[in-house]
Amino acid sequence: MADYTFFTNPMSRGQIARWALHEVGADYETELVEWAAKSEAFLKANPLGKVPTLVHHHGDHIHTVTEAAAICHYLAEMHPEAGLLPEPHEKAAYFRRLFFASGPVEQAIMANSMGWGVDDPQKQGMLGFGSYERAMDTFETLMADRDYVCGDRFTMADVYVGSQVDWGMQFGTIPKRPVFEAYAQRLRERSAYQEAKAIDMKLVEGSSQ
Ligand SMILES: N[C@@H](CCC(=O)N[C@@H](CS)C(=O)NCC(=O)O)C(=O)O
Repeated sequence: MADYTFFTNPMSRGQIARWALHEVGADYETELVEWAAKSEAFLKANPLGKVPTLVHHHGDHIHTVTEAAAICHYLAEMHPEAGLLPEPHEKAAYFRRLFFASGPVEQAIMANSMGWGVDDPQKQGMLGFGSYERAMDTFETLMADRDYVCGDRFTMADVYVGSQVDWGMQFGTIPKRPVFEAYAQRLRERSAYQEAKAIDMKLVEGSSQ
């Protein structure tokens, strides 16, 4: 049995986790999830029925991790030899941007896509992302002075933060700005990114035939 069972669908946020699996060179097997026919094993692992869901067969223990950002960081922790964990002096930048991307950015993107939002500044004060515009401007500011989340070195946070940028610009949910475009381009050159994308693209093509 492989070390990890990876529940995914190729046209989903599962692409983020697959990239992370390839960055650390993990031994994993893929369980494809069909939206209309979710297996018992999948729903047992994640009752929310969402992908990515990762099951780690770890010696005598079985650990389940959900949430793409958590899966990325978990894999970096389980594979320290990959060198993708933040050094102590990088932790503030790493966690700030990882959580900013998986919290306010994710919520802002979704709210904007659904046409939700409030103009009243008092009500914006209650929203964790403020407004879509404020969240995007802040995101740009957080990435403007660096090549990667932690500065000049790629870490696991870039898999998640970079996926938000890459995927968001592709689907028009994140504005195309030079800072975001240059960052996404750097990430697309990584071999693990290319390997993982190739697998998902092949699966997407196969399912549409
Ligand atoms: N907060 C989760 C969201 C995961 C999510 O929404 N996944 C979607 C695909 S992108 C899904 O599984 N949808 C299937 C469904 O809800 O039935 C994460 O970041 O991993």
